[in-house]
Amino acid sequence: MNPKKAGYLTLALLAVTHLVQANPERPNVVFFLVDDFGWGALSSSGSKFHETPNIDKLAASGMSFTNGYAACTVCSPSRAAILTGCYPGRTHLTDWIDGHKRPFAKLRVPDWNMKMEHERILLPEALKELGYATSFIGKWHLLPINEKELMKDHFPESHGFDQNIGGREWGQPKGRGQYFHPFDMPNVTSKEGDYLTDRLTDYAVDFIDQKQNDPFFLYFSYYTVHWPIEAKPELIKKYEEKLKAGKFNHTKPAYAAMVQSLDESVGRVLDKLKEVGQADNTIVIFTGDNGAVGTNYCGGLRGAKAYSHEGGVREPFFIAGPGIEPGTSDVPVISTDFYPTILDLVSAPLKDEQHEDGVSLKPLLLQTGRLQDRSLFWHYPHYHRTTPYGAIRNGDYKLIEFFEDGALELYNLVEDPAEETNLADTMPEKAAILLEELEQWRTNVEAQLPTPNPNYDPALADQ
Ligand SMILES: [Ca+2]
Repeated sequence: MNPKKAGYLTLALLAVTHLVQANPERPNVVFFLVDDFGWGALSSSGSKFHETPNIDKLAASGMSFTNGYAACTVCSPSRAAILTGCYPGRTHLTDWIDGHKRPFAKLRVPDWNMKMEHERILLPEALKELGYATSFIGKWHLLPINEKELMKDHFPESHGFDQNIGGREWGQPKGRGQYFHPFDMPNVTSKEGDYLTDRLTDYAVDFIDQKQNDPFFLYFSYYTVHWPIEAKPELIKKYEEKLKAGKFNHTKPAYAAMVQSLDESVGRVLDKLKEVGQADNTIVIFTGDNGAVGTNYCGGLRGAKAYSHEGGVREPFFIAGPGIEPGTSDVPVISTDFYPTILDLVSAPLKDEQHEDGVSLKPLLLQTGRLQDRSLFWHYPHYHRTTPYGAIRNGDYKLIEFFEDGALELYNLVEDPAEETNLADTMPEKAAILLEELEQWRTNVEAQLPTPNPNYDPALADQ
């Protein structure tokens, strides 16, 4: 071979090598996050009335965690926990933005954080570093609305997303009627009659179309099924007719219609992955940010959104993708685990100093091992439908501590999933061990506690 030709060959080989190094084979990631979605709202999780064939199929195609949890009983902290891999107790982003005011309650809530700090590398930023195209679609609810000048630095584009479709300060569409055009959301165009879930789905499938040759991260954070309960008239009619024809455990046609639109959206995204040949090269995750409003959507659990019991935090929690065989796992897992799990599944090094509270679920997903024993923690020093509380789950047991009076509730969640029998008095040693671990954890993460309220007025406490 002449020297010149050999030189070209070397250069070509170098170029190919460089190309492979710069664009390693990375599976795509699609993350479906549903708002206020109860554990029992899917056909596959017990609803006789709702119809969710696409989500059920997705659940059956991967690993379904039957003890999957949201990190908080309300929106913003759970969302931040997914993106940071840190507990709300650690980031001090402990309530929905901008929370309830209870000036005369027994306890004064701590001065909590209403934004994710830029010092933290978030999940989308970590994926961007790996060459992923990143898209945020839907509800954000992570803007510090009480610090107006800071708001512009905390939209999705400032936290690692290439695009923001629809994310703003709102925790829900603006008001009644706003699941329909006009939406008044960033980068969302619409026309008369457009339905929000469908319109956001248009952007999701467009993103997949555009980025099908790149590794991509689609974070589809639905506004649905948060209030206002509004659905397409033809679907409401369908469920009104269905309701006439039989007896069901759920009985709200408009809610069922919202759930069907959600399911159709998931189906359209999954169909698009198939169409562009990426279905077998995509990790798909489905979960919710907190329990449903109303215990009847929480699958027989106690409580619901904004309460301290299981209905507030137990969520659908499915992960499907390359190498993940269909199955179920009863290992307790939580929102903070998504970040390290995703990095691990795309063969990237973990960032332990970032996702400080999550662990990779890859050994469970690939059925190659188990997790180290650990406890899960919740910290909600705020008033909502509950009074301020902290909680710990270890193995079969969960302890809840209410901060107003130090009351303890201990449950065996395997024998008593509906939390009907408080064991705190009959198993005081177990309660004491868990309480000590909970207190130690709060010290370790520097969680903020409420303090006695000098303006406490029992007559006005609920205002
Ligand atoms: Ca929510």
